[in-house]
Amino acid sequence: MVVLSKQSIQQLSSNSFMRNSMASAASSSAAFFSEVPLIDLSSPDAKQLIVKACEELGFFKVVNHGVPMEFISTLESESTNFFSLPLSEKQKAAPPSPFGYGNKQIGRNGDVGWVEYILLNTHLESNSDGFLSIFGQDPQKLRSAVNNYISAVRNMACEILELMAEGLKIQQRNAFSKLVMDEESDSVFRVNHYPPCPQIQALKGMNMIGFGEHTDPQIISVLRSNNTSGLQISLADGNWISVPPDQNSFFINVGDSLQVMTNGRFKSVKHRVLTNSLKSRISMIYFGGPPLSEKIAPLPSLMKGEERSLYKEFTWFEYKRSAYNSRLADNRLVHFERIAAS
Ligand code: GA4
Repeated sequence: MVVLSKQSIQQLSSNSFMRNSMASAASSSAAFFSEVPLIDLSSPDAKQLIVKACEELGFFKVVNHGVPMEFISTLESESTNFFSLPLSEKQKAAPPSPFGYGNKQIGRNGDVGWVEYILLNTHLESNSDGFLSIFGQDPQKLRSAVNNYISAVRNMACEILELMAEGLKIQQRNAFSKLVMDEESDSVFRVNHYPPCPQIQALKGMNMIGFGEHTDPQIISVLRSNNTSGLQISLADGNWISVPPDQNSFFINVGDSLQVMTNGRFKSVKHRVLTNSLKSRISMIYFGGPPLSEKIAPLPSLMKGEERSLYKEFTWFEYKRSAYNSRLADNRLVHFERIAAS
């Protein structure tokens, strides 16, 4: 369990925040989902099971992932150290424009959450030194912890994307993975800290929104959290399901771009995080995105017979620009859908 100082919890407590997010307080009565599809990456039937999970839910859990536990725990403890710093220290890396430290404000269009976070470009050298140097007395330590973690998680994402391609019987095994492995790939890394939200005990049965509902714009997201609950995913029928935490596994989300590349066959999963009243939650998420100039369109080999693309043509740059101008809960793909028979 991550324990943070009372001070760091207070840094998030403000009356204006409480007013804003009371409106979005959500019922915490969602049942725990015992059936998150579980994929053993070393199993021969992994590819079929991954395809099924992506079609039905857009979400699954991965074990035997090959990411060294040491990389995970080092980065978690470095992150915990960072979030325990006084707010004035952390603010030296703020605002996240687009990369840096953020507190409560998410994106630039008025969304708020009971969360503080670090957003990084996965090309670490392009994050400003000013930003990195605030991580303790030894910035190299954090730099190498982040580098080790990202490169191991990127390799796992690549393996999963190749299993998806195989499972879909796409000849080019690297059809998806080459986009996140490209030197120009526009991938992002995020560490979120959700402090316990004790005020909520008064609300009996309601939980504050840590990170509001949204889909991820990229191709694939790889999430790992400590053992604190909070993550929920939305089912096709609109019901929210709580995902039991598992610090030894990774959770994979299909992103909007992968939904488009599969012409809607894979579902970009809507998800959110509710706060916990007792424990801190730390999550680390790698968002694998394509190069900015990449055209995002259904792969021709996936189109059967007369099947047409459900989407207008766009590049990742165009989609990202539109996404970053949207509110968190907006349906971002709707602007890129082709109207039937047009
Ligand atoms: C959701 C996925 C990633 O966390 C993120 C988020 C980004 C941000 O926090 O700045 C966005 C959000 C995310 C989608 C819509 C826009 C942009 C906040 C927001 C309101 C880093 C990303 O790439 O898109």
